[in-house]
Formats: sequence, structure tokens, C-alpha cells
Amino acid sequence: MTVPVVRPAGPLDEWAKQVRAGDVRAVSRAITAIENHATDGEELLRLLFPDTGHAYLTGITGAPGTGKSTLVDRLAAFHRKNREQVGVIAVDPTSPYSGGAILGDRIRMQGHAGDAGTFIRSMATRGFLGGLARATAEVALLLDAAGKKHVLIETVGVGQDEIDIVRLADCVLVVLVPGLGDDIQSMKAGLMEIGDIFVLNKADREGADRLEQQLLAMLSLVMPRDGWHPPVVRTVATENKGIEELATAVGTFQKHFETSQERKRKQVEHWKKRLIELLESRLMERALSGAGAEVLLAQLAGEVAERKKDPFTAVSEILKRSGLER
Ligand SMILES: Nc1nc2c(ncn2[C@@H]2O[C@H](COP(=O)(O)OP(=O)(O)OP(=O)(O)O)[C@@H](O)[C@H]2O)c(=O)[nH]1
Ligand SMILES: [Mg+2]
Repeated sequence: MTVPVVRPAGPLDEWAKQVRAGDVRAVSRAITAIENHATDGEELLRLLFPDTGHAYLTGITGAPGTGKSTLVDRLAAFHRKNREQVGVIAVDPTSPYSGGAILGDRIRMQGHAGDAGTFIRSMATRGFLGGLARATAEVALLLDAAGKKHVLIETVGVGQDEIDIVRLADCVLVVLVPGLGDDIQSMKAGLMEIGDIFVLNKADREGADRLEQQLLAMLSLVMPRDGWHPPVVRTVATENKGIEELATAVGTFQKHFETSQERKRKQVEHWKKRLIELLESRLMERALSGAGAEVLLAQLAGEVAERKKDPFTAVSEILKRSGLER
């Protein structure tokens, strides 16, 4: 039987305290710990979890260059004017061709540098143990604990990874611009389904009216979810036009779902998925940890490949060794 250890107040509690107070360096260090999948990161989140659940998560997604960062920047400024704290997570895509971060840190946030009320973190998509969606979700929790009332998550809507990320948001903004391909049909079908609000950015460009009509026609065919009809909001992010309307639309969406069972159901669904992921990684760690685990795995794989052993017996051997199976 294991006896729970009562840990004396140590550096971790102090760290957690600093995070709660919104200390920028403490929050940055914590995010690094989460990104590196360090035990400290998990311990910290454990301490901070009771302080979460107050932030509103908005996901901003759309094709490259549609103006997501500019919109995030303007939305952040809007919330700051109302003296509300903002956290921004910008997730950069990884090119399937070069393997590198194709965009790098291009978030246009210079205007907020030095403003402690806005915390910005850019995350590259490469090399996350346990997946990028998980890391993003944990960073969002951390920013929540750090008192950020609005957490804005920017991601390019290209693949399943990105879709998984925005799914964790309470409200998803899909950004479209005129002149990106001849019609809306070229848009990823997946994006159409996850949008709670459609942002028609670069409305100063030619073709904005046509795009809006197409979008409205398409949305009229979509069944409303719990009585919510996704609206289309026109913006010119660079000129700060339509930003207030967009923030209002997000607020209306938030109110609409505050009282509904849908939000609760979505959150339970979310945590179910997260618990399964955590369980998987814990079990994997247990099964394949310790000296000789790698060697044993390679040896068993060799035996199975040579048909000296069947894979089921091999897995049982691994589980028995780690005490997960009798
Ligand atoms: N004309 C016009 N240009 C805009 C508008 N919003 C953004 N831009 C410009 O579009 C370019 C891309 O803007 P970003 O905010 O970096 O777009 P993004 O979607 O974050 O881009 P990635 O992160 O690279 O996918 C920049 O040069 C912006 O100045 C707009 O409303 N009208
Ligand atoms: Mg961007």
C-alpha cells in the first residue's frame, strides 16, 4: 500500500502562487515545462486545476494569411480596453514538405509588448510528446489559472491536428477572405462544420459581397445546433473595423450556450477524451519504463517477426513484467 506523502510547501507551491498572480516569467516557465512534458508541469497543473474553469476559450482558424493574427491582435486590444486579461496561444503549422515550421512566429503583437495583461505564446507543432492538442489544452488551462479571462487560440485550419485543437475552444471562429480560390467549395469541409461564427475578413477587398452571399447560402443549408445559426461577421482587421461586432457575436454565442446542456455535454466529452489520453500515456509509461524495456521490446519484436512467438503472448510478457497483468 502506498502512503500519500504530505509534501511540505516548497518551490512548486511558490511557483503556482506566482502563476495565479499572473507573473509572466512564472507562466512562461510553466509553459516550457508543459511543452517538455516535464513532471513539474504536471504537478503544477495539478495544483492549479482548482483555479481553472473561468476562462473563455476562442479558437481562430482559417487558411494561411487570412488575417488570423491581426484579428487576434485586435480582439486582444478590445478586451484590454475593458480591462480584461487576455492569453494568446499561436500554433504554427508544420509543413509536410520541409518538416520545419513554415511560418515561424509571425504573430503581430508588437502593440502589446510590455502589457502584462496580455500574455502571448507561440507554439511550434514539432516534437510534442503526447500530441500538440494535449499541450495546447494544458497551456490553455495554465493561462486560465493565471487569470486570463479570454484565451485566444490561433491555428491554421489545415489538418486533423488543428481541428482537434480548435475543438477544445468554447467558440470557434472560422476566418475567410475574398479571392482565395474561386468559391467557397474549395474550403475544407471540416472547417465549415466546426465554425460557430464565420469571419469574413479583408472585407475591404473585391469579392466580399459575393463571398458573403455564398457563405450565407451555404449556411442556410446547415442545421442549427441547439438553435444557434452561425452568423457571418465582416471585418477589416487592419483597420480595426468590425472587431466590436465580432466580440459581440462571441459574447452572444457564449450567452446562448451558457445555459444549454450542449456546453456541459461538450465539456464532459472533452474530459473523457483527455482522461483516456492520460490513461494511455500513463499505462504506456508503466509498461515500457525501467531498465531493459527497450531491449525486451526489440527482442520480442524479433521473435514475433521470426514467428517464434505470437504477438499476444509477447504483449502479455510485457504487461506481466510491469505488473500490469498477472
Ligand atoms: N487588406 C487587408 N489586409 C489584411 C486584413 N487583415 C489582415 N491583413 C493582412 O494580411 C496579411 C496576413 O495577416 P496575418 O494576420 O498575419 O494572417 P494570418 O492568418 O495570421 O497568417 P498565418 O498565421 O501566416 O496563417 C498581413 O499582411 C495583414 O496586414 C484586412 O482586413 N484587409
Ligand atoms: Mg498568424
